[in-house]
Amino acid sequence: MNVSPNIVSHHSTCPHDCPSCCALEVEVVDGTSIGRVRGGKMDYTAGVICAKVARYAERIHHADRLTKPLRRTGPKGTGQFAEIGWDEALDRVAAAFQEAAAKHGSEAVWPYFYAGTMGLIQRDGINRLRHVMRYSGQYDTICTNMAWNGFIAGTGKLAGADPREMAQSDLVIIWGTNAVSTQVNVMTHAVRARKERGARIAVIDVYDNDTMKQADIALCLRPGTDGALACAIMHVLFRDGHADWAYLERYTDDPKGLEAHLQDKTPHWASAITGLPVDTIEDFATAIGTTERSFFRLGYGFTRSRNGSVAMHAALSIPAVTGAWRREGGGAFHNNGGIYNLNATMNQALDARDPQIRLLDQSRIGAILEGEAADLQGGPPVAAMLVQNTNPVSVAPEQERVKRGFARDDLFVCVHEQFMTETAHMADIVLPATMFMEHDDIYRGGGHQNIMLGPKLIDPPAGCRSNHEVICALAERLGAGHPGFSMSPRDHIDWMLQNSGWGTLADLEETGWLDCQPDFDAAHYIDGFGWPDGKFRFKPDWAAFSGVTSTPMGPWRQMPTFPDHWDVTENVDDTHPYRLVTAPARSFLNSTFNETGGSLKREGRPEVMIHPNDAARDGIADGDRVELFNRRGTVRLHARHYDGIQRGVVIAEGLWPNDAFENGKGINTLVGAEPVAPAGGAAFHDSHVGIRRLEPQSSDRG
Ligand SMILES: Nc1nc2c(c(=O)[nH]1)N[C@H]1C(S)=C(S)[C@@H](COP(=O)(O)OP(=O)(O)OC[C@H]3O[C@@H](n4cnc5c(=O)[nH]c(N)nc54)[C@H](O)[C@@H]3O)O[C@H]1N2
Ligand SMILES: Nc1nc2c(c(=O)[nH]1)N[C@H]1C(S)=C(S)[C@@H](COP(=O)(O)OP(=O)(O)OC[C@H]3O[C@@H](n4cnc5c(=O)[nH]c(N)nc54)[C@H](O)[C@@H]3O)O[C@H]1N2
Ligand code: SF4
Ligand SMILES: [Mo]
Repeated sequence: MNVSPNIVSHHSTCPHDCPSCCALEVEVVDGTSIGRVRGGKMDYTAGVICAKVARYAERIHHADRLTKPLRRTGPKGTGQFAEIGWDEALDRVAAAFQEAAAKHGSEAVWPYFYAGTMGLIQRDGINRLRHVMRYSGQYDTICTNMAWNGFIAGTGKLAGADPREMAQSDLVIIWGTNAVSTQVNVMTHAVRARKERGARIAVIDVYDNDTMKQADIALCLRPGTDGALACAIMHVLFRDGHADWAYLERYTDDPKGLEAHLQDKTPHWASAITGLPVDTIEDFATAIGTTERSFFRLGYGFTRSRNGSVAMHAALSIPAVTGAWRREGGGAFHNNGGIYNLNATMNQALDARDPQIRLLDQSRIGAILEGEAADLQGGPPVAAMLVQNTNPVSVAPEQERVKRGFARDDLFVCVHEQFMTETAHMADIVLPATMFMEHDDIYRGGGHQNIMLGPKLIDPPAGCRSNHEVICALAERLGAGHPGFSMSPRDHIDWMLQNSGWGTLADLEETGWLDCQPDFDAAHYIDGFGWPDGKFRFKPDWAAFSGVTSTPMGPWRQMPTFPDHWDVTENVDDTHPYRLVTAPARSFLNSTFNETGGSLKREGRPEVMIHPNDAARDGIADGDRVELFNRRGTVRLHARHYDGIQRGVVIAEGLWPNDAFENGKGINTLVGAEPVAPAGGAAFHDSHVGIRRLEPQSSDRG
């Protein structure tokens, strides 16, 4: 290997919105550039990272990176901008916020952000400005709501068996997550179990994706029917004597009620709903019932339907029936958000937060910007925004409404970004942002159990500033007073660690990560589940999850008492005979990496996968130019025949740039923004669509 002596490898952490939160080893070539990126030694990462981050030099040193503040000079969305200085840019943003607040009250300003970086300081510091300035709150619903609430509904806590224990399992059930693409390290540990113990890997998904291709047991069901599958599995477990009654009586709320409820939820019943053969369901249930160490690795994908929380809770109920929680390598895991208890008071100025201030639903951004009264909850219109770490004009549902909202002439928007995204394109002021190796931050693993450090390794391109710098500079101009504005990111990290009982920054710098795994009895709920009576709830108190905002969050009053198939999905009809799933692309991460050459090359072009028999019926040849439509809009892309899906289901992978589609209409044009019960969220994989063939275009790539 030809390694020049001035290349030094440094520890870092991947900042992207991915449960793996990988430890990285980054080659730093000189003060401003990087070489290769490899997986770090932290045991969950185990040296393995995804290809898109391994080629990070391609993104961080990309020619299209924003490096100068810009001011809009033409009509909104025409892309006419002129370079301006940082001081002028920040002055203009502060003035616009003051003007909006003077005219309509402080709630007319809506800072909007998400997890483009998962660093707690750079990501969440925007809330410090929000709370001190009494700007509108953001209710985070775009990603985790249905999954987390469904999990907590059962266990009472967002935590589970140590994710490394997958390697100790005899049956790893990967449910509704395309782990090979979206969190590669799940496969590291699952495959270890197969190699070392002869474990089987089961995958439950709606198409034969890269993860299912590695499965020993594959269940390819209809979208939104996981609750039915889970019920039939539990029916068989009770029927065949695989229910652990000693466990059930000690650890669960109403096992007899559940057994009675499942009486008619037979594999035949579930077969008609899921489209899975009866034998497949029977065999899988038997495998679960006869394997003490069965590990349920529950993902997000199967919760992105209108019945998503019910589906998560139903799947989670299975190990409570078998008592698999009692075994090492058994039980369930979704996310470790509940183990860290990091004190965010200083970073987010939680001490300044007024609970009376309205919370606006992140996923309803289209309706909110269009001024829908129910969404504004009696408050003023949104007149000014700062957007960091997210690209709503691409990623949010009801894209046509989002675009109309951002096009409003009476809305001021500042977007702080690394690239000229679809959202930045609609802005009045664009600010250039640093990338993770150019600033300090702290992270916590969703899919593992570590607090991680990501120190500044190189200088940013001249002109780029971090989120923290922008927030503090705006605070100064707006007269926002809080001690957090005069602290550096390193001060914040140190404060957070010390005030959470996790040591100091100096301690974390020594190792690069801190293992926070609770002991076996706590992680497996041997001491009792997270509810006051210590019992797992087969009968969740769904009402307790509703009411976060004053707007209703889906038909939560009709949620089933016990695990069930809750038929509230956007079902097919004569005009819309297909159910569309907008699954992730392996080489993109949400809308990130859809600007890098390596990722674009691997993904090809926007396509929709359709079963060959459906395609034949509708006269659609492989590669044809087609149009997907529903009442929300129309999207044009190319068809690909694929027999690894059930009939009546179509899959479109990836958040492609909107302008990779004809007319600039991205896939979220088709996705609805109705809140999902019980507490809101976006049903990205739950849209009905029709499909029609279009004449080929001369510009068609083959
Ligand atoms: N159709 C469909 N839509 C979906 C989904 C789906 O499955 N299907 N998934 C949904 C989910 S789960 C999520 S979480 C959302 C995510 O949607 P987004 O939050 O928009 O996703 P990202 O692409 O992770 O990040 C957005 C932006 O953050 C910027 N960024 C990264 N780091 C920094 C930084 O340090 N500072 C600043 N200022 N900017 C930074 C990146 O350049 C990027 O443009 O998308 C949702 N949309
Ligand atoms: N490469 C890559 N990695 C990513 C992302 C990305 O866009 N690309 N996004 C990141 C983000 S923000 C998140 S939140 C995570 C999410 O990661 P995951 O937990 O994997 O969730 P999803 O990406 O929504 O979807 C995963 C799978 O769910 C399947 N699915 C859809 N509907 C159903 C259903 O009804 N039942 C079942 N059983 N399966 C269904 C889809 O076909 C897909 O294969 O991944 C992160 N990692
Ligand atoms: S797998 Fe996820 S956390 Fe790991 S390097 Fe890739 S994007 Fe980052
Ligand atoms: Mo997400």
